[in-house]
Amino acid sequence: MHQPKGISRSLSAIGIMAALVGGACSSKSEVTKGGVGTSASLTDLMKARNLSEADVNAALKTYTPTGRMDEYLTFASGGHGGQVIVIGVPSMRILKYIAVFTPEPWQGYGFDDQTKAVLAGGKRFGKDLTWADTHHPALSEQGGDYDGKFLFIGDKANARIAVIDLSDFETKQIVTSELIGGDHGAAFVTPNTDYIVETTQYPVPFGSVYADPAKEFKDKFRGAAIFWRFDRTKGRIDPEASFAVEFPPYTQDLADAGKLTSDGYAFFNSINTELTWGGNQEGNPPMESGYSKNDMDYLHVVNWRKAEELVKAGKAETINGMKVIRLATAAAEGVLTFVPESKSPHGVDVTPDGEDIVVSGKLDTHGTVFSFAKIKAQIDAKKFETKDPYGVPVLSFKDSIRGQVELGLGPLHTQFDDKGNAYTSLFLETVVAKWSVKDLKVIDKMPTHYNIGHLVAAEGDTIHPDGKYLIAMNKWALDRFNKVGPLLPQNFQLADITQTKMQLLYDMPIPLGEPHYAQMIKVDKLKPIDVYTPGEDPMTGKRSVNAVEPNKERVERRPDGVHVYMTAIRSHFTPDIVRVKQGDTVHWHIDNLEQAYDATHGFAINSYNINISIEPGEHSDITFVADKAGVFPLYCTEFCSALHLEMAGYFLVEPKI
Ligand code: K7E
Ligand code: CUA
Repeated sequence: MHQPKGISRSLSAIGIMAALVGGACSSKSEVTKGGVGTSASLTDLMKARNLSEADVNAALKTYTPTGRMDEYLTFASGGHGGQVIVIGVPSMRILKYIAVFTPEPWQGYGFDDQTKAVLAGGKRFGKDLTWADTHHPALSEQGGDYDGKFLFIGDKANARIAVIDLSDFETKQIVTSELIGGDHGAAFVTPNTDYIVETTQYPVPFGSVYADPAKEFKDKFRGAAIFWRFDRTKGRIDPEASFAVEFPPYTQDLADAGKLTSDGYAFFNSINTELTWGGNQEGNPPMESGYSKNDMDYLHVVNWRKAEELVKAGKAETINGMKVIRLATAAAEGVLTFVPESKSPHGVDVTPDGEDIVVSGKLDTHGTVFSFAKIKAQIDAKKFETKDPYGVPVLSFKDSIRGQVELGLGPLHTQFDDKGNAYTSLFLETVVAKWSVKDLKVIDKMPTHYNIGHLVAAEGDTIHPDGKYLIAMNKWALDRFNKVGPLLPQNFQLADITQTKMQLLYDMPIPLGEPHYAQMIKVDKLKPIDVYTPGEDPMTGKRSVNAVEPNKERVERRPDGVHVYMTAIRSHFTPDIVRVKQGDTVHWHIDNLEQAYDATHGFAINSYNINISIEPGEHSDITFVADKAGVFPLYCTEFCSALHLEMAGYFLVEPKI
């Protein structure tokens, strides 16, 4: 693996070029022909492409020659696409879209029985959902560090959480709770991935039952934090062992889990202590001004270990299939405490040492640094300033903070490096502000293009951030790319953060959906498989009972329908003619017999909307009713071999008489 070490050195572009060209180019190279004239020809190149020394310096830090690999992988939300984008860093090459919440044809996701079942896990009130508003991916952690095993991501619109197994980069599970009507503080993991946290944004009455907010907002509408229990050995969320903590309808926003000293706690912002619910044609102010009336909102501090104990002690109530610690219990038992925070904040981020909690003001120019030790001391001493209307104890703001840092306009989210620095995105000022966590002083600002939302630093949410690289995830692209009509891509901007001053390296358009957040992991932590073991069902990780062995291909008629046992290997399907009768239920079992890396076959049947991807060793099942009589070509959809076009056959449906 190539590890670019050079980025910490500040060499002039020409210096680097001379070093590289002098040391690396063979006599075949055009540029070395001139000998000492080398830099002249590179200078010509720079002139021709109108590149400055700074441009070339940036290029050399990202350019990744053919065959070289990246040092980090970034897992970014695919926004409305409901997918996850895997991006190499520093090259910023897109390596994969992982299908998560929405059907995805290339991966055959949502077409075979296995992945249909995964998607069905995310149905709400029996309804199929074919889009998602993916926001926050979270890598699994052990001891507060990414372990490279799993990835989770939340769907804000539909309150869903997905589990992706990083052994094959495939989505294995989607869960949803009809308790809540959407989420935003999701997904965030506790330091050993015991729980995946999902918090509501817009409150609804539990179960989305009808109530009129004009009369019942305060009494019936509720927020909640769901703590989804993760079973690491099974690689799945266990809904039975999960629980929720009821919140007032304060419109909770982002969340983060405590770590090290603050392990066992989780922190949630809220933006609506005003209890605004809309009604701008019913005599109320527009939502956004209603939301911003009070000077303070509440940082929710949840003692989730305590909550876990209460659930075990039977102090939770089951609502919509979820064990819920009711608000009164949470307040009385010390599970939920409030700390005033500047109004309408957005990001809440726990520092790598777990000692401080950084809350960004959005409408405030400050980042507020809360001290966990100070918060905990007040909770332990039951030193409360007041109670909110729901009986939740409220601490003193002044006694809970370590200080505030004057950041600039519109602070949103914060990441950390290995040198004690924090990086906060400033949406309105459209910069990244680098500041010292210890001194609460801004060190540098880097303009972004434009209107940065989240930002992600290498291993930036762990107890051991790497520094090195940061990606600004910008909402607006404006003049950065060629025009493509009124809908523009988002702009990911890569920066080198090894020096005191941040250096912008590269712009990458993201034309899929609006990604919100991403996490960046060192590649040596990831150990994905190359092929499945023969007959493996990727959802169980085991050999399927329907796995098809070579020479045992067959078509069997049984009481439940026709079972087709088919194999695929370069360059044929066996059997290549399949005959059924109109009205038959067809159970198609298909195995890719290949064990060669990258020897994927596709399988498609015309007109029946059947299209799957079968990776080497993979077993797949498809169930459908052959209701349309006729002749339907079937063929392989991956250009797998020189005789790929010949990898075909017919599905024959004999008409009913
Ligand atoms: Cu877009 Cu994290 Cu959903 Cu901020 S959130 S930008
Ligand atoms: Cu198999 Cu193309």
